[in-house]
Amino acid sequence: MASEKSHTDEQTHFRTCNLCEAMCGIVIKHDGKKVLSIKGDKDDPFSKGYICPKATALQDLHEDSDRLRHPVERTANGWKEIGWAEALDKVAAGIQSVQKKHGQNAFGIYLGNPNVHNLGGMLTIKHLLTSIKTRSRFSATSIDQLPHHIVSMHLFGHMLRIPVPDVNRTKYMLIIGGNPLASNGSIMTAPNMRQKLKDIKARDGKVVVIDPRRTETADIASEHHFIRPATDVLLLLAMLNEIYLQGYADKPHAKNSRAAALVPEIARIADFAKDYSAESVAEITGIAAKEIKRLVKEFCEAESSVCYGRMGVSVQEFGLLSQYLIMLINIVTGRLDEVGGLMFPNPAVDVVNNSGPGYLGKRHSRVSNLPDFNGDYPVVAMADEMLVEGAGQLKGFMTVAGNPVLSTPNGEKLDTAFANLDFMVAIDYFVTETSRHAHIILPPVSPLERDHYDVTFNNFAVHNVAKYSKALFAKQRSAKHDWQIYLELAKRLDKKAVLATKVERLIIKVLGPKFVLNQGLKRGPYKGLNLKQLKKNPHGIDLGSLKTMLPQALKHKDKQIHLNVDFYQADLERVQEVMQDYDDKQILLIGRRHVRSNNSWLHNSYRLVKGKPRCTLMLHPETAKEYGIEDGQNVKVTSRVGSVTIVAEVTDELMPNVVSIPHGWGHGRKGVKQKIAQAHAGVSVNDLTDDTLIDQLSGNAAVNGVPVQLQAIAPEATDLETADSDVNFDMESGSAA
Ligand SMILES: Nc1nc2c(c(=O)[nH]1)N[C@H]1C(S)=C(S)[C@@H](COP(=O)(O)OP(=O)(O)OC[C@H]3O[C@@H](n4cnc5c(=O)[nH]c(N)nc54)[C@H](O)[C@@H]3O)O[C@H]1N2
Ligand SMILES: Nc1nc2c(c(=O)[nH]1)N[C@H]1C(S)=C(S)[C@@H](COP(=O)(O)OP(=O)(O)OC[C@H]3O[C@@H](n4cnc5c(=O)[nH]c(N)nc54)[C@H](O)[C@@H]3O)O[C@H]1N2
Ligand code: SF4
Ligand SMILES: [Mo]
Repeated sequence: MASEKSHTDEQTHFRTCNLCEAMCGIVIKHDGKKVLSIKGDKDDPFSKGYICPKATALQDLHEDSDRLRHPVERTANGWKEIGWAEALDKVAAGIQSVQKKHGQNAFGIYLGNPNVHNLGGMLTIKHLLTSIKTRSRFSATSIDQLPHHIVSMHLFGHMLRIPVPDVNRTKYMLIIGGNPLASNGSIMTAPNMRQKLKDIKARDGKVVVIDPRRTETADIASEHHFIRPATDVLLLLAMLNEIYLQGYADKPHAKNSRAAALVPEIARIADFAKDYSAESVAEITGIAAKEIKRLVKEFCEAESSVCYGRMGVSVQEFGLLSQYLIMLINIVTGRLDEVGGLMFPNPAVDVVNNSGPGYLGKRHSRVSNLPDFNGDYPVVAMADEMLVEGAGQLKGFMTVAGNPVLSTPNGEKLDTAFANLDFMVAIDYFVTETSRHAHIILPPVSPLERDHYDVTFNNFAVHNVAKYSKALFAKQRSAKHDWQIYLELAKRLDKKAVLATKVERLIIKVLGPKFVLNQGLKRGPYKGLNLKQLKKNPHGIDLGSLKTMLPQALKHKDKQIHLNVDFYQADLERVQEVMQDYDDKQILLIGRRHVRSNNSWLHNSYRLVKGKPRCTLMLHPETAKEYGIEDGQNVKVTSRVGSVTIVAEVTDELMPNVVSIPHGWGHGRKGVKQKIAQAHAGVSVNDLTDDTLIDQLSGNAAVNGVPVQLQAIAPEATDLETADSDVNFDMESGSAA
């Protein structure tokens, strides 16, 4: 009887997982109140049944008893639940008080990564920003994809007009500093990259990975080359030079390509890298000259090919120049806007035509004089803006879906800075390393309680699709969506808004963000596509393979590609300077991702953290030997800004003199309220990364290639230091049992 009943109660819900960029279709079995299972949706035309282990964390997050269901206020006696009206009033008053006392820009805001994975958030965040009216804005972009935006803004006329690898059809994929087998792809929305890369090889193609670590992706690639961190710029310069030296830029398919014909400055590229021969960069990069030449030959001779670079090249000292060079390589070899090359997606909601093109350096940060991008200052500038006294000092702050104490450089400094603010508020699910400093935390509903359409990542999808998912569970009446929190604050802060804005806010309040989405779909490039149609197709709609989009994709008025050669050429001087006294013995720190982590969160899901601790220091056996470090031994890692003690994992996955620590750990800080994460705390690599180590051209943080020192900690010292009174310590062997 019982099983029959549960059978009839079982219902099926289809949606898109919003946790990372891959947009996998999932099937959720549930009984109306509880999730029973989460699996891949075989009928999703985009992901075809693929999911990663994180999908099940949607259930864990939904059920997590540490997840806040009500606003909380920090009091002398700990956190106290308060009602929404009181919380919102207090937040508005707190913001206004700071701004009245210290000026409009004395209140700052940081937007974290999950914002762009949130339909309502994406479509309404402007109302929060325009009502706070501060120029002190920061976001995770400047420790991430900022270089992609700047290159696209310069070349194609819009920061979001970013071409992606046509992985489904390419015959040759060169991956530099990306590990899609762990990350599931980035600035390349492409579920099941394992299969996609295998398919490239199966059609007689090739996958080549350039990475200081032999990653999961490198393991299944045709070929992997170690590269010394942050020297990619040299490899790319040499490759560009070789393309010309070997005559490939003059081949008809390259010279007469649709893209090349649109580049007035193309002749200048022939000289751009002339000072960088394969021989001259071989020693520093660690890649032999003959290998560089062969890579170029194979890349150019393949029937189709694409060069793709991600976090490893973006978030280092020459991130912007490197991404520029990657784009140049694709252009001069005739790979841009061609099948199997780098192509422009054509999303159903046209984000490019619904947003500004972006700008760089309209203003500069007060203390570190770093350029803003599209109104955001670099995250590395954030702590100084709070700590350094003077006119314009930040006295109040809001974080929205972000945890910068763990996710941005010199986290300890930011930790101190947040602790000293007059007023802080966080919009977040949890009491995190960051939100624990807030006076009030406003928690939104869980992802399963909201509608979803991926406004952001369809713009980077390797196949055009559209899919709308309704909320699985109705939210509690008293609970609020992120977008409702924004509108409520806007109402309180922006009483003098013009009528049109007030009307717009009222419409969204009543009809919800799905109304805005529907407008976007109707105005989009696919005739007849609207919300009603998407609702009829719960697995999603296939809108076809990527198509050639030039010249209409270009947003410059003259419909040309603007290379801005002078801007980038000037940065070559910096390359010369840094490379002059290059110390190839210096230990350099890089990051890494694991398929069961997601930046600094989801560590409160037991399924995702169980097993062997993952927050380890990876290092090569030779390096370990040199420093007297054994596998499993504690090591003190020190940088200019701080030190952490972490257990060593000796492995030849890494090249010598390079060490790797994953980011997003370090949940042991006092006051965090995430029990499972705290029990699997790890250390924060961003207590080592340096807020002064940046890509000066863009202001992007450089978290890859950070100079560090290593010191083995004697096992005795480790055990004595950490031995609890209840640990049985064996004086003779010097080890704890
Ligand atoms: N050393 C090093 N540092 C890095 C990186 C690296 O590779 N190495 N990677 C960088 C990158 S690429 C990124 S994107 C950043 C990410 O860093 P951040 O953007 O700061 O974000 P997360 O650490 O992911 O923290 C997200 C927070 O948002 C909350 N949250 C999740 N979903 C929602 C939601 O829907 N609404 C609200 N209001 N809150 C939500 C979570 O509880 C969590 O506290 O980290 C960067 N930091
Ligand atoms: N499981 C999981 N998935 C995620 C995330 C997560 O935290 N966990 N985060 C999401 C986010 S916000 C993003 S932005 C994406 C990032 O997506 P990816 O960029 O694919 O992610 P990473 O794994 O950081 O890959 C960067 C690679 O660059 C290498 N690398 C480091 N330094 C250098 C260098 O100097 N040169 C070269 N050539 N390589 C270098 C690293 O070894 C690593 O393999 O992943 C997203 N997906
Ligand atoms: S790959 Fe990304 S989108 Fe797909 S199931 Fe995993 S977390 Fe979700
Ligand atoms: Mo990211």
